[in-house]
Parts: sequence; structure tokens; C-alpha cells
Amino acid sequence: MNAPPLRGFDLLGVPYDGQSTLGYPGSRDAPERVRRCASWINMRIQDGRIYCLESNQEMEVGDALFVDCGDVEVFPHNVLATFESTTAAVRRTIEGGRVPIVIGGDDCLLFPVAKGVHDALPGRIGIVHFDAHLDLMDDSEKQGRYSQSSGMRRAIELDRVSAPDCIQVCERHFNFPASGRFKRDKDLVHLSAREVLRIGPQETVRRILEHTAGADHLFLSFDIDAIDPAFAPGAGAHEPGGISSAEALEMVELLAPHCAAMAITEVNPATDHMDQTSMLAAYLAFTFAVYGSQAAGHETRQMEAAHVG
Ligand SMILES: [Mn+2]
Repeated sequence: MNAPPLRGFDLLGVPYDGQSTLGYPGSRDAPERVRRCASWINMRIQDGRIYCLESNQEMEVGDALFVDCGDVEVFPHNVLATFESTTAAVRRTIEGGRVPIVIGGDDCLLFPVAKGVHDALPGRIGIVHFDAHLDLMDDSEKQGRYSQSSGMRRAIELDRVSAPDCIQVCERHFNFPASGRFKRDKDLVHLSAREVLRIGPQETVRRILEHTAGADHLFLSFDIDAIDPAFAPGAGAHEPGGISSAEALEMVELLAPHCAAMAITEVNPATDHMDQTSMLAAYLAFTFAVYGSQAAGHETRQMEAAHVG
């Protein structure tokens, strides 16, 4: 039997935090820091192979596993122009046969990345949304329509993204009753951070894949504040009660073969300590690439989902 072709991954920075209307601004500086951290990890590939310590095995990943494609053009005064540029870059990457890993930037970018995936791929698009927050804010007087609080709301308005094909993971604490009603009306479910901590990474991923099995392609959107501030202080908001870095890495490893794109948002060098959160984001991105490279292609995700757990 021939080995399936390896998938390759393109790192796209989006240095834009113009929609950080709540929490700490500063994520515009993340792409530069994360790519520097990632380059230090990426140089461990030799002759197209990397040694994985968790499995104590070498893995064939090819010579173009993880390519830094620089930053997409952003327009600090113009959110919609920035969205257009982000969507176009994601779309171009997928149409070129590679998998985009977008490094934000604030979490308004969830929407333009989802749109890029949606515009590039046929069928039903599901979103696996790791975040402490729901991001379901509609038009609001203070934050407008496209802020860091509205990404998921806008994304599920896309033609082929339907809320029942999506799942939110690690959301916690409290939110508006109106958001709870909206979720119930739309059939949008979540696994709270406490539930994830209780059932563990493997069962969480099993439930994510089971819930999203009807989607033809998955987009993994990862707001770094899904992780506890003790592990990820460089975030746009500090929400206690999150998952650990180890749990996040394991879930990204298990999800990667099933996903057509990833975005990591809200990494904030201004609140970070010694680049520890940028390094974590770099490892999340690189882990997504290493384990995602082994997928025969995202079109096989349903078949593979049956074998997980
Ligand atoms: Mn968040």
C-alpha cells in the first residue's frame, strides 16, 4: 500500500489588533515573536524527518512541512480591508494545496479565516472553537459588528457554516443570558473548561469529532485564552480555570489530522513573560503541522474519525 502524500503547512502572520476593544491590546506583535520561536523548533527537522519524544519515533514530515510565508497585508484603520486580505491569503494557501496556520492578531480574525476556508473548500464547514469566551456578540454600540467578541457570530452566518456542525471548547465562567438563548436557538454547543478538565484530552477530542462528524472540513480556531493564564500569561484576557499547556498540545495533536486550517489568536507579547506564551503558540502551530502532515487529506476525516479513541 502506498503511503498517503504528506500535507504541508504555511505560517501566515496577521499583525492586527485593531478590534481589541476589550481586554489588552498588543497581539499585533505576536506573529513576529511566534515565528521566531517556531524557527527554533523547525530547525530540528533533518532530511525531512523529525524525532517525536512522545512516541519515541522518527516521523517523516518532508522538507516543506512548515513554511513561514510572512505577514499578510493589514490596514490598521480598516477592519474590512484587513479581513479581505486575510481571507484571500487563507484561500490562496488552501487552493495551492497547503494548509494555512494563521497567527493573529486579535480574535476578530476568526471570521475572515473561517471565510477563507469556506470560500476555498466545498461542502459543510465545521469550526472547532477553543476559547474562554463565546465570541457571539452581535452588532453592538461599543464594539461594532466585527470586534474580537463577534468572530463566531459572524462565522456561523456564512452559507455553509452551520452552528450544529461547530463546537466550542474551554468556554467558562459567565456570560450574557441572551448569548445562552442564542446558543440554544442555533443548537451551538460547548464543552466547558471544567468538563474538558474532568474528561481529559482524549475523550474531549473524541466528543469533538463525534459532534462535528457531519462537517466535510474542519477549521480549528484557537484563542490562546482557552489555556489558563498560569500557562499562557501572554493573552488578551486573563480568565482563570483554563486547561494546561500539556492538555492543549495533546488535543491539537489529536485534532490536526482532521483539520483543514488553524488559527491561533490573542497571543499578546505585551502581557507575556519571557516569550513563554509565544513559545507555546509556536509549539501548538508546529504540533498541528507535524501530526496534521500525516493525514491523507482532510477529505478523509470522517473515515479517520471512526478510529479515534
Ligand atoms: Mn477569548
